[in-house]
Amino acid sequence: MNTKFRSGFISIVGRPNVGKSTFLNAIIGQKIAITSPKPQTTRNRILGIKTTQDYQMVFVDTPGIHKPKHELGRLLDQTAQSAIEGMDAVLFMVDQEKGLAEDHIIRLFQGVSSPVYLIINKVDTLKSKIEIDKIIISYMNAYPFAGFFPISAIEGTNLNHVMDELVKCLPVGYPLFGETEVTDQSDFQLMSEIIREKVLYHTQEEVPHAVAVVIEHTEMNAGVYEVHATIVVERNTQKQILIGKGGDMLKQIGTEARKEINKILDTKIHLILWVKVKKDWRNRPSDLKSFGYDK
Ligand code: GDP
Ligand code: K
Ligand code: MG
Repeated sequence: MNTKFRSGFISIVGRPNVGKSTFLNAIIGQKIAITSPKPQTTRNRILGIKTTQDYQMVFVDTPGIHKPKHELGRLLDQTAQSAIEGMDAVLFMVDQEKGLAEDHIIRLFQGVSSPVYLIINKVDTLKSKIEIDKIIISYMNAYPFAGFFPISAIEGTNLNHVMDELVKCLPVGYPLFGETEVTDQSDFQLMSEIIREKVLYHTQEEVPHAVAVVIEHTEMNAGVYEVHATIVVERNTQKQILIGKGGDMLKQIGTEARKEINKILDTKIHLILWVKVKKDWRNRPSDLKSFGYDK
């Protein structure tokens, strides 16, 4: 092994929907974190691991920082906050469309000793260069960021510059994960997340937030890998929406999820979906725990 091999941790924090998970997938080169136009898409801390000849960079993707209304929301904020401490570098991502610096978020970085970089995402939808300069200046005035990078996570613009800078932040050290590992999530977690992503794309308003997905069990049945999963919602009306007319909605979600799971896990599966109502699960610690949210 290269004696100058470097390894370390980089966290990605910022408001919901700025593109943190999209950025992570682009860097890793495959989908490990689900994304959607809806806030609270990312609920757990997810590790994304990038290994080359010279370094291993472990990214920590976090739920967005927001004002919590639920016990689940409070948990998400805690997860984001804990991802700022003890990192080799922190990426603070903002959406250029949203404009100027927000003091209450930048306050989170006071007293943080690791370098914090300002990442201005979605420059593919940029209106004018003057506007982005204004945004950068307002953020740089609000906090002594170690540097800034305008990027497009979707188009891959400038990601190489971000990576070149981050490598310099890593200390010399051994890899912590195997060279083929790209995430710390189990196959069960990946499967349930993909199903939840499809639900997010097909539902509106309160439904996306009320959903949890549990993989109940898997079995080999006549040579086919069967996956039994439950989509949990909080109300009967939500259950009806998810099932849809004649079961159409659930069928659509199941088909999309199955195709993507086949691709990502490189295994053909047969997906069996159920919908179950569990009143107020987002406020019940025991439910949060059994649905995988217990950081
Ligand atoms: P997160 O909540 O910060 O993890 O954000 P996501 O990665 O889930 O992305 C939120 C939305 O922004 C999704 O609809 C993405 O497709 C979109 N998005 C992410 N990056 C970009 C980008 O560089 N350009 C544009 N136009 N949209 C983006
Ligand atoms: K999102
Ligand atoms: Mg996310």
